[in-house]
Amino acid sequence: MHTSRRLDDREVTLKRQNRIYFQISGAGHEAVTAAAGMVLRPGHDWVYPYYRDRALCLALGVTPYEMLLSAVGAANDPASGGRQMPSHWAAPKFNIVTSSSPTGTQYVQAVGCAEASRLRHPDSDELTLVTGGDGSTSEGEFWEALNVACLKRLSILFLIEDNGYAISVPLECQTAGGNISTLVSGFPHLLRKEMDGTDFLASYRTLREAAQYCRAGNGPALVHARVVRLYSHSLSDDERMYKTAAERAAETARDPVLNFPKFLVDQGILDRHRLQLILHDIDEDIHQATQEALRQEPPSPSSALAHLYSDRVDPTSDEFEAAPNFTGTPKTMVDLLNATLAEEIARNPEIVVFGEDVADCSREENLSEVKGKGGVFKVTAGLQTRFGQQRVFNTPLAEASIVGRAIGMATRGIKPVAEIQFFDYIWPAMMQIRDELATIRWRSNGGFSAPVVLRVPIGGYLNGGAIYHSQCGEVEFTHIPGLRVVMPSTALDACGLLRTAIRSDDPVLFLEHKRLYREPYNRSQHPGPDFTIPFGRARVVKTGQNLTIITYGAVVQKALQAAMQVERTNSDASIEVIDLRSLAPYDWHAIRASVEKTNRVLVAHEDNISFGYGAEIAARIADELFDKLDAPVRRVGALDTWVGYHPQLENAILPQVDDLAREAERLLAY
Ligand SMILES: Cc1ncc(C[n+]2csc(CCOP(=O)(O)OP(=O)(O)O)c2C)c(N)n1
Ligand SMILES: [Mg+2]
Repeated sequence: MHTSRRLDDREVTLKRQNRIYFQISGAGHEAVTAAAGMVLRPGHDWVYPYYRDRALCLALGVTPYEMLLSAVGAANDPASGGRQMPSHWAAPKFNIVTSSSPTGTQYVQAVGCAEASRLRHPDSDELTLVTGGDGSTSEGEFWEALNVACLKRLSILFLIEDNGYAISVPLECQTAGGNISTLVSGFPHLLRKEMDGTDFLASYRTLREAAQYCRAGNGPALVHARVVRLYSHSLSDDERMYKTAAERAAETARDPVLNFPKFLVDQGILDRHRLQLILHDIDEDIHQATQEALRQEPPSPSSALAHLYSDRVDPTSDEFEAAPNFTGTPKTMVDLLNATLAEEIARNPEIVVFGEDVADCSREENLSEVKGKGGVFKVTAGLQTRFGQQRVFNTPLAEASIVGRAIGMATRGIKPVAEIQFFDYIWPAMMQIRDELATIRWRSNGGFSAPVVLRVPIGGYLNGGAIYHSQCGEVEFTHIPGLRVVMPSTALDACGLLRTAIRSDDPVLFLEHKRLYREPYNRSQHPGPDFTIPFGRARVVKTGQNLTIITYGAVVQKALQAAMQVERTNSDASIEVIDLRSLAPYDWHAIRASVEKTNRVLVAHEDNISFGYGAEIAARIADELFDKLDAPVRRVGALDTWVGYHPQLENAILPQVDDLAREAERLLAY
């Protein structure tokens, strides 16, 4: 506790001297967090901490020197290599999973971690601890996590460090009724304990009991620790703007770092002299560690892109180039996706498949009477029946927790292939995807990873889909570093790219175009159980000499039709059509080769035109291939609006064959 406080104080001084760049303290939280660290078994249990947990991490084995390396942002900072703010804890050797800044994202990931414990070590008593502040319990992810933890009776301990404030917002404006313990009282199997988190002994006793409850398999526990925040929220805040002097004095009176040693001395457990020696030694250690940390090298500018992606498996490499070995009759995209999933689940025991409605029938006993659902598009049909509910299961209707749980599982070595039912409903999970899934490897400097596959049906041309069942928006994700994005247009590509996604070591957003699921024209025979396609390799759908159409998804077939239509009426026209297949990374080599040959290019996609995927491709062509062009780079995309319900409206909004043909003719005539 004392070490924790002295480190905070040292960092405060260093920040004021401009020798570090940020400080956020655990002052006032030390008693309960130190107790939590002492209840856990380092390297056996799993921990999802938040920024006030310095004493917890010290108790688990992180050293003051390592913490100071984070503060100075050194290249050899073991938590993040100087990439994250200090107090964003991570220590692979102690199972302290990399923590981020968004409040509350950790809860659903911790649930996934606890699920992984059950899957990987069903007989172990390992425990997952997740901590957060009172403010973070207002986030939806907190409630999604509690729901799943109680549904599955997971071995997970929620420690809520309630300091009465979220920056300047007091508890009575944050939590209905002012007490989170009362609010969660309806959750079944949840052990609830409320106590004074500035009292070390009370904290230790309570946490030990809660941990035992979880370890014994009774279900989750929530410990609500009332603590004080003795310093401002961070050094960027001044709490005197919103806390009165009397309030601050009352908080100081509860300071565990003063009260606990006093208690030990008063009880005769520790004599004053011995206490002084301990405090002196701690100060001396911190002084030495500070001098050493300040001497360390900062991260080199050339390291900025390291650990964005796996350095173990490269899904763009020739290793994933496999020749098909065709058998059977031609199958639709849905059929081949389903077959690929089944083959991969059978091949790799770490794979789990989950999402809304993906199972055949959660009430397994009914399967003797009913056929089973297996996904709203039937991509997962039959998988639960074949592999059981351990491997293939339904989740609550809660997208953030679907992705968050997948992240927690993947961190533990499980291979989740999760489904978001419609692209239009991916947004509750956006924080988990953008700020967590895509960042985990980079922000932990390679210490942790989350190679999740997220399958997402996308797109329109459905007639009747309207705004909430037909949107595209892939560009929102191709803009995210650390994430791979693919979007096949044929059954064969879907099979090969899904297998690559599953066998890769990076997070992959796998976009399945709904309109293409059951088209007759894009069917394929089964290419064999090891057929893979590398990411970042386009497919030349049709060769041509004087115009290139670059596209993907449902527009591939429309571009092909437009090309043939134009060539029929214009004997000089010879149009090449390229299906990118993989959007991030994309095949620049293929684009360049084609544009160098044809000197004219049209970029086409189903998504809105403005700020769209095509804008990036067009800009790069204009930049790098300007001297090869005989005409401006043109784009075709949807109108800048939503997809409408009535077919006449939808047809007007989404790009059609005639739009492509018209633009192709204009370019050829330029
Ligand atoms: C999703 C999100 N919204 C807002 C913020 C900015 N923010 C950082 S900490 C914080 C308050 C958190 O309060 P609480 O959970 O009570 O933790 P405490 O800081 O009091 O320990 C806020 C609003 C954030 N980091 N993440
Ligand atoms: Mg708080």
